[in-house]
Amino acid sequence: MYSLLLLILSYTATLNALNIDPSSRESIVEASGIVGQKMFSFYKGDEPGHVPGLFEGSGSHWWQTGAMFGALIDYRRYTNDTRYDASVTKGMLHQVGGNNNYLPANQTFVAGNDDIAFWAFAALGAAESKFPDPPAGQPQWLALAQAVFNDMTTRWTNKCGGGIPWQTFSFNSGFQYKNSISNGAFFNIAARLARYTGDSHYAKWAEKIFDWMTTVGYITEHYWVLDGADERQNCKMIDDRQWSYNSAVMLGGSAFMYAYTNGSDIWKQRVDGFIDAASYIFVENGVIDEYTCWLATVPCNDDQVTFKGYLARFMGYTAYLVPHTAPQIFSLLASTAVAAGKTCTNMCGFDWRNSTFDGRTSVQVQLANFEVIQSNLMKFMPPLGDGSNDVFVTASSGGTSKGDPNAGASSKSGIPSPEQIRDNTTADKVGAGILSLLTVAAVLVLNIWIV
Ligand SMILES: *[C@@H]1O[C@H](CO)[C@@H](O)[C@H](O)[C@H]1NC(C)=O
Ligand SMILES: *[C@@H]1O[C@H](CO)[C@@H](O)[C@H](O)[C@H]1NC(C)=O
Ligand SMILES: *[C@@H]1O[C@H](CO)[C@@H](O)[C@H](O)[C@H]1NC(C)=O
Ligand SMILES: CC(=O)N[C@H]1CO[C@H](CO)[C@@H](O)[C@@H]1O
Repeated sequence: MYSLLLLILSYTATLNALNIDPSSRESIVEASGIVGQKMFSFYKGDEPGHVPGLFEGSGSHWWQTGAMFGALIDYRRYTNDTRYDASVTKGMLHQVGGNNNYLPANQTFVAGNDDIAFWAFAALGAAESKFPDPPAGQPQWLALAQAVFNDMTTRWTNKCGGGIPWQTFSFNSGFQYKNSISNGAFFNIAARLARYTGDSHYAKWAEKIFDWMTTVGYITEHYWVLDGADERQNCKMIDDRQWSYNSAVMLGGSAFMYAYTNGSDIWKQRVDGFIDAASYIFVENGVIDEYTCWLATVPCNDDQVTFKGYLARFMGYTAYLVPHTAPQIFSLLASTAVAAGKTCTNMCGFDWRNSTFDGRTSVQVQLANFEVIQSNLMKFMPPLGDGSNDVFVTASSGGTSKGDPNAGASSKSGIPSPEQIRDNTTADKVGAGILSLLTVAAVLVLNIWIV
């Protein structure tokens, strides 16, 4: 009898949607806990014989684990729940690479600037939220983000008047594509380093990247963020599709610049511009939606289904750092979380426009759901101005992460050139492995060009 009851209970628990009450912190914490657990159940990096910091299986890419760790660091920031601390630290440190700059040799053929940036976002989140510092002698969160930043500055070229390429290495396809996610993420990292350290060097880079993206036409006068262009046509033929993560990183970076400048008019205007544009483009009936997914003839891939999660993440950050935006943002995040919750059965779905599960069960889809649900927790955090209680501390308000302004491969001598890395990596591997990696890279490029 008892076990029958249990059976019925678990049956209903798997079939019922998650009914989220966005006005209740308890309800959101509970839903975040459930969906976070579903997401994390895909991760094998803690188990013997598996690599820390990697997802496995088709559709999984290196950057997505960096994105997940960023989300788990936010989960701790919002709840103080420490259950993922050890896994996050282990995975984050395993993937730093030989130069402590998130360019591990295994990922030589896939690590674009955008991919690396998602690991830097996680490292920045750790520094800003006082996530436990790694033991002395290990790479530190702030220094890791500075390493990524420094390396990116060395990838800036004059083609198209500026900007960094999508790829880090010239032998990878996509090296001639200068895109908004790579440059926008670079901008976001620069803005956050400016606010955390107070060093105007980072702020000057943030301004420079922003100005270039505007001049080249990737950011339009209406604050739409277009995907990017090929430098061989001098960045004139812009792929004008819009993806929510491009708006997300621009919005988030602008919010940090607003905070860094103590609320300047120009950054207020930009924050407002990106929110209004994103609310127009990526929202349907009050629910965040990756509309570009419905324009294509093939379903969005496992990268693209995560994008709207980062829009929610950076909207949550913005509502905190730029308080006048809070009512508009929290209202949107609330209605979206309610809609997302309705798609959850055993797993949560991707299409939040309908209150039904659409059958997409990947870890990436769970990540998007986790981000949008937990971003609602920001509204319960103590307000900005609480010093060491701030959601985003700085070096002068309680941050403890140790930095290294000279971190990264770029400033060290004896660091192999990209070509040497390629040759070494090639020598280490059998041809078949390389071929499959190149195929992955080619497929990625195809996905970008032909959705
Ligand atoms: C987390 O713990 C810190 C330190 O005890 C406390 O100041 C903060 O208010 C807590 N945050 C949440 C969201 O419970
Ligand atoms: C690189 O790949 C090897 C072989 O699979 C693995 O043992 C190692 O942990 C990987 N390193 C990273 C940083 O992923
Ligand atoms: C912001 O205000 C603080 C405190 O008054 C000041 O120290 C800092 O220089 C200001 N920052 C900027 C970029 O103006
Ligand atoms: C499966 C399903 O019902 N999909 C619908 C979800 O909602 C959108 C618009 O709101 C429809 O276009 C889909 O057909």
